[in-house]
Amino acid sequence: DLWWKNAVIYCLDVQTFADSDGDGVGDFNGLTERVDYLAGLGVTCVWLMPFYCTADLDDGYDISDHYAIDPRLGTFGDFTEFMTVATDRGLRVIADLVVNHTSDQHRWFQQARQSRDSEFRDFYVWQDSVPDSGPTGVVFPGKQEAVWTYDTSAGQYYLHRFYRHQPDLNVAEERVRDEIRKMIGFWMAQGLSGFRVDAVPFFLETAGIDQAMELAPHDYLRDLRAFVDRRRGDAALLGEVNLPAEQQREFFGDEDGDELNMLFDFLGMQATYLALARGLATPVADSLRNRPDVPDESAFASFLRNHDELTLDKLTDRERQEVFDAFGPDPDMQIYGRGLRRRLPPMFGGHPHRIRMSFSLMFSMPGAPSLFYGEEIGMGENLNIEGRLAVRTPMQWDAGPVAGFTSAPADALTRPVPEGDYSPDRVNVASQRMDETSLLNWFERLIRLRKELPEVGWGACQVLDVDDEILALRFDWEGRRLVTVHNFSGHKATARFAIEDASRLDDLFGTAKPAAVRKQTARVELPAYGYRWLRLVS
Ligand code: TEU
Repeated sequence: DLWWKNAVIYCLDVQTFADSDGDGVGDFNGLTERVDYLAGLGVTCVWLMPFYCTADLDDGYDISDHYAIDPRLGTFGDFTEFMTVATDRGLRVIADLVVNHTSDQHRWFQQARQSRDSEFRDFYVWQDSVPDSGPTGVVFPGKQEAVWTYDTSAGQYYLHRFYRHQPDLNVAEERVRDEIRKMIGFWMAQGLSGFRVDAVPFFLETAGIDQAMELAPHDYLRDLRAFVDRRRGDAALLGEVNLPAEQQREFFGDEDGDELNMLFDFLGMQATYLALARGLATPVADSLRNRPDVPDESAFASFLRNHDELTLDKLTDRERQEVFDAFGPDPDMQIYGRGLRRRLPPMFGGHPHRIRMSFSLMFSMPGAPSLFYGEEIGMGENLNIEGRLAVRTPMQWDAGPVAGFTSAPADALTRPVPEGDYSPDRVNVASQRMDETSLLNWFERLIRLRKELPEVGWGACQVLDVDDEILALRFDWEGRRLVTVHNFSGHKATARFAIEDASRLDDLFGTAKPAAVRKQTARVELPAYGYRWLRLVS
């Protein structure tokens, strides 16, 4: 019942997935019509990006009403229809929980800024002058000037770790914590299986807040998790925690894992790009060895891309430059001095083996894989779109000029589809359905395989000793024994590694003959960017 240990997560934004009413904006009815596509692909959990009422200056991450659905996306009834169909098809649904801040249009902030006597004043973080202690460093360099902004009608500065239109909530205020609990309870009552918790370290941070917090921030996270478990025993919290390895562990909680059920593996993701840029597996092997121990019932979520920039903030400057040089040399592809606003296939020049190897690798990382919509067909970005939004273009369903996303004309789209090699006529679901060798059909098989191999989520994972170009992982769980092998280099390579308890290795994801084990050594031949999933046979 610990479904998140082996979930296949699929992140999408209702706004860009499918438009049913021809206004150029995706909606819940459009999504509902595509639930069978998702179920057929085999994903097990849909992560919905924010669909709440919003001022829409940060693509929905600036919520103005947590209890209402953005009217462009549909009604509450439409949402419930979607939940009903998704549940019927066996899909779990989680949604973004954005509680570090609200939109400045939220009625709490609007009232708070009117007067110091407002009952909502303490919902936010105010100071008469910018304090010396307190958070420093903006999240969006170049787009955000400060973390404190003076509000003339409030007559004070308010804290905002993100854009100035996203005032931070005051986590030290008990009424704020109560409101957050209520929101969680409300959305779980609508059928959600949990949340992707936005910006967790920022949300828990108390620097800059004068008000004393009666409980430690991690006790608060523990309290939230206990609340979630009380309301719905099978719900999970998947946190966005992009921190160094030594700080990650704390967010899982105590030995039994009583805080976040899952953490995104930001470090493994960054190491993967460095490894791919170098053609050497060592950064990934090192990152796996440095991973904190995960409590039995918790898990990492692996990913290669998400809706934000591909952040490389945890690499050294030289390492980051290596990745920039390899995958995003044009300054227009880079953002905030730390990341790339690209999708994976164009970064790899569309190289089909490299693309498949990367996703095979991601699916073989200990933990649960998380996909970003369109990855299953190899969508590219549109750099003509501003900032991070370049990767958030409409889902490409068919070869038409609007990608089958809408019945509206192309100029009604809020975000234009990519042109050139990644335009809908080159990359779309309809044509890949017809082609047995397509990426889409390959993904279906990869997902089926991954679901049949729970040892990847549950098992003990060992990094085997092989040449630097190759990553070989062994998983052991309840008598099941699996080895995955990935070649990071653009030439043939042979993986030789010790196997003492098998006579051969059977290929589970391909047509290769079984690999022989002789003198307790396995020998696996790999083409350039080759990958193998191998079952140990005695
Ligand atoms: O992102 C928060 C966040 O911490 C990242 O932007 C981080 O700064 C980046 O990965 C570099 O480490 C979340 C959402 O994912 C993003 O879309 C929102 O804009 C942001 O919160 C504000 O809600």
